[in-house]
Amino acid sequence: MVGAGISTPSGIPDFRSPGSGLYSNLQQYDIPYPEAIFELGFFFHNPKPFFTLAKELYPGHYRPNVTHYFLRLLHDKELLLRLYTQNIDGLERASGIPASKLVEAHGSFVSATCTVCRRSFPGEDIWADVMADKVPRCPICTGIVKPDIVFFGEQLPARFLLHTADFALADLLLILGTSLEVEPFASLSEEVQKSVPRLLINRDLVGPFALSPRRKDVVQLGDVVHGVERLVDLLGWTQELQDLIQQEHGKVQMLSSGAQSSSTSSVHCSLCIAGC
Ligand code: CNA
Repeated sequence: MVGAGISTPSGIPDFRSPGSGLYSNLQQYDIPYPEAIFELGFFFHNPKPFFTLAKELYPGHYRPNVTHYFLRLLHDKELLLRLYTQNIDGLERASGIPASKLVEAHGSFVSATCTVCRRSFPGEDIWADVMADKVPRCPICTGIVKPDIVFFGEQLPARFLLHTADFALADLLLILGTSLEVEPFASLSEEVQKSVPRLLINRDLVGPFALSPRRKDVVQLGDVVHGVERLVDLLGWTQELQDLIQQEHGKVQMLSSGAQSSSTSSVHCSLCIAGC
């Protein structure tokens, strides 16, 4: 289970970290209160703030970091049963984890739906409008086309129901970079059997780890990249992870050197985080 905290090392602010989180820095979005950005009522009144955030988070702007590649390595080793993410930044896919292994519980930008006639569109169809600060409109009925991000009160994607089978099968639950404050996602952490160890790697002690810890719970507090690197070291996978990151970087470099745009200036390095 992962949340916004695994993507802060890629340069994407989370919601709740004091000072750096989106909730502390919402002046640029011109919204009355933080949650408004994901409320349908406010969206129909003024969709621009959401699309300003969407433009920022659209795939391609940011790059996966060590944490995403660690999860990819778990997949490569056939140890990843499923990755449940609350993130909408698409960095799990960007790290090479196949969609079949993902439950993007709060949606993604991969697809979009007309809010009036409910036609579905591939996310890339509205990309140009979003990048040009235009509210995308349905070519058929002119309704606003909204990326398939789950707003407050909206149903979670049908794939979320996979949790009813997955959590009973798990023999280890990793919980990385989340405040465990958003339901129903947060309660998934209670669905593994009592005998199953749960490992939290996060800056703060959150959810059941603070309120009702279990005997087999393990907590590594602090920066998620540091915590993951420590775990990877204990597993003896450090070289393998570095090789994977180098290999994926090579692919991105080949793509960006072939591309005509100058967008590489906003690419973030997953090795040094800043841009080595
Ligand atoms: P949150 O409520 O903002 O909590 C983030 C948690 O991660 C907090 O406990 C932080 O202390 C912790 N954290 C942040 N950075 C680090 C770090 N470097 N190392 C260790 N811990 C860190 O975010 P949640 O995901 O729990 O909340 C769910 C919301 C946030 C979902 O609806 C998301 O859609 C939404 N969100 C997603 C993104 C994204 O896609 N990257 C960004 C911002 C918000």
